[in-house]
Amino acid sequence: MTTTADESRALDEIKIGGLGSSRKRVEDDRFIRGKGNYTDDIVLPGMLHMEILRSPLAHARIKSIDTSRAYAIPGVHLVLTGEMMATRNLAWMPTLSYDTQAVLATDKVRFQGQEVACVIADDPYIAKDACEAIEVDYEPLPVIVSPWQGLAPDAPVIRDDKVGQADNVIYNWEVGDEAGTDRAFEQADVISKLELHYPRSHPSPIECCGSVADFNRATSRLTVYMTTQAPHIIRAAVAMVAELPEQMIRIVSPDIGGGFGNKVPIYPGYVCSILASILLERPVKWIEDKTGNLISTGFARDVYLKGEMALRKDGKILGVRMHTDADHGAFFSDAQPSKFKIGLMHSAFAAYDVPVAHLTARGVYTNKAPGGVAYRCSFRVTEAMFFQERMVQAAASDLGIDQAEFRRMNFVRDDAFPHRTPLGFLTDSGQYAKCLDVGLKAIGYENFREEQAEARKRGRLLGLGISTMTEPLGAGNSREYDILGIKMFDSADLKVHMTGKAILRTGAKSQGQGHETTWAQIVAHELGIPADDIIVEEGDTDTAPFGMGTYASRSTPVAGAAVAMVSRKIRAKARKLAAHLLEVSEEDVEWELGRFYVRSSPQRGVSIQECAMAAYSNMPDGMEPGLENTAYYDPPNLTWPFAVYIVTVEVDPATGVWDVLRMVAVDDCGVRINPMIVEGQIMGGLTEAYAMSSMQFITFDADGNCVGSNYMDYLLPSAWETPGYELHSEVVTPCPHHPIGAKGIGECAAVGGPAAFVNAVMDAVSDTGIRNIDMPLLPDRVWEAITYRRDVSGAPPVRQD
Ligand code: MCN
Ligand code: CUN
Repeated sequence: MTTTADESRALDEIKIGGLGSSRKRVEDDRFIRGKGNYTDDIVLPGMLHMEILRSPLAHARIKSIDTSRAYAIPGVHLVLTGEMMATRNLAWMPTLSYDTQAVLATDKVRFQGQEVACVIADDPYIAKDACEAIEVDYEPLPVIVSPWQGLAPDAPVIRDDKVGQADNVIYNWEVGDEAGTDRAFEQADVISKLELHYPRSHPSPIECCGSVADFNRATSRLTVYMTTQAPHIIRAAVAMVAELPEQMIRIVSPDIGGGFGNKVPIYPGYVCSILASILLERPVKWIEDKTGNLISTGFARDVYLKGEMALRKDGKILGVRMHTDADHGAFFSDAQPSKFKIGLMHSAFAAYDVPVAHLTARGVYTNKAPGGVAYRCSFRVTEAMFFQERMVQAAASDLGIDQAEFRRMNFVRDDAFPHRTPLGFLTDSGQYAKCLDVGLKAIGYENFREEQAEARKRGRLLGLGISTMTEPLGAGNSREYDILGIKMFDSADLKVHMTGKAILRTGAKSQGQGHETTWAQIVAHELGIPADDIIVEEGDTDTAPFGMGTYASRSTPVAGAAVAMVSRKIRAKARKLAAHLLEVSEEDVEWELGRFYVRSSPQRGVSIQECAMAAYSNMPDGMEPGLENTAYYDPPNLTWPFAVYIVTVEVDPATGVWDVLRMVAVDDCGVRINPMIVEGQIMGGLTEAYAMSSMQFITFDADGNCVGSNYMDYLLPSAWETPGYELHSEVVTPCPHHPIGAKGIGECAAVGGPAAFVNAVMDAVSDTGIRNIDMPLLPDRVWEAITYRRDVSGAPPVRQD
């Protein structure tokens, strides 16, 4: 068998674990053997333990807090209250969205589970007991659990702590062309409308949040080990809020047991453990329990969406109007680019050739834990794509046009890039129709439609749902993206040792995505150093170059690009060393994977390892020794992966129970660094999508009690419930501006997946004339919709009497 030059190059690259190699995840060696080093594994001499007392009420005035009984318990070292925090100007902290958030409540509690006091004791059990001994006198206030209640004229003002805040509105924001959209609607043959609620959901990583703060009076250094997805941002925030010199702060993010967005915000527990350590001059550990995590941290979604599409009868989309009311809870603490109040929700309809659109958004305070963090989603893109694909399905059925055909005819065509989306983004590449075709063929679309019609005659309800997604991944560029004024870019630092082995550090931070594996593959691709010879380290602000952290699937688009760029800097220097070793001029030196050679006599060459040794032992005159460099990468644009997800289901009309028959996923994330890791990312995301659409129910009763604060109520699908997935990787549209052509993938399936499941169930019950059932599609909701032929809303308050 003969191989082409390209094939043999690819094979050489696979051998060293380069691009395209499904190299086993190096981090799994320690994870599988239980040898990971998580925050709770950190034990320091003299360490104390902190527990948080949380509010049982959703809205109440604090009349008094009596800590004397807690202090009387042996082993208690300190009880922190809001009043004490206030003396240090730390009762409130800034959020990443220019709002403020209570660290420990002083005046009022504003959601159930809010942090009221902390106890620091010899062990966590004493601390917990002491929390129960704290006496708080609350005066209950009326509770608001939906934007509608919050907007009522007589609604109590939740944020009366804020000067000038006379109501519960946080912002009104808009984007797009209102007048142009109005004109499009005047010309429409058909106007299709849809309203729905995307419920609150929770990232619920297996590891909860926590920190170990260690202030050393002797050196004045503060070291904090903590579960954060963005350690450098935390360092800056601690420096500014706690007014400590930044060089004295070291943030270490050790192994993290899942983040999914939950570990982006700054939580009161982190702040309190830091202050406690400074006050007590001892290490203080805080580890959140599951209920604490589920009721107080990092909620996502909770948006009410209302939209209209202006359509021509032949199926052309003429324009789109969208309005969203976002329930942000008591503190607006979304982590998102500063200038976009509702994140990147305006990425809706980016893949469709929609001439004009207008989006308005209103944010409202309610008596719930801070919401709106992006859970496996580039800042609100999940909501955007869900609504887009639900609207597309409604529009196609209003027009009587086939679901797949309607999408295909409205997609942005492959030759139309770069494409300016109706709400202002610039997309640069994709093969949307091809992905759809691959998916339809895989699911056997035509056959299924026949089968469905046949089954219906016999009273069986089969359904097929399609969803597509494209997501703006990889914030920045720095021109447009910043968080609190800090520009969004990222970094990589590569040190090649004299024996040709290397250490790579980036400003990103893996929570399970496999950076230790994939970054080494990029270096292997660029330098020909085997991936096994490269160690990757992230998360220690003392050693890692500055970076904005990992979220919005930005690591590959930004830090991953920096890894390629720093490798190229190293290669440029190695080329000089090679020329010196080969005694030719640099222009006469050619490069192939791992080796420089003389153009005129290719057999004369030196390996990258020989160049590395020369950098420390035989450099040309005047050359700075060593083979190390750092690259900061500011991407020219976001990356735009695309995906098509197709689900078939069977719904039991007697019970409302539905089962997934098949699920096909076609993901185009450009060049795949590690195909196995990419598939793992997709399967994980699809499983979260399935969970959100079918079973995860976290809501609030009329008193603001969080219903869903444990895994008995808030369900995680196990292997038993999780459907099988059929993944397709044949469509590859390299990103035109990324150094290795990669696009992000980490969130795509969670973003695009939910609409596929919901569309499938809606398709199965389409005979009933129902327009919408809100997620989660619990059997009782589906049953109610079928039986009473009515839409089912899942908006709180939900009574659970
Ligand atoms: N990758 C690849 N080829 C590509 C794109 C990515 O091989 N073309 C690899 C990457 O190198 C990386 C992984 O796939 O190892 C995910 O890459 P990327 O899309 O860049 O996403 P990030 O690394 O920035 O991860 C963040 C993303 C987000 S925002 C959430 S939320 C989420 C997700 O990743 N959280 C996760 N996936 C997760 N997976 C695990 N196990 N745990 C989480 O907390
Ligand atoms: Cu959007 S959740 Mo992820 O960005 O950490």
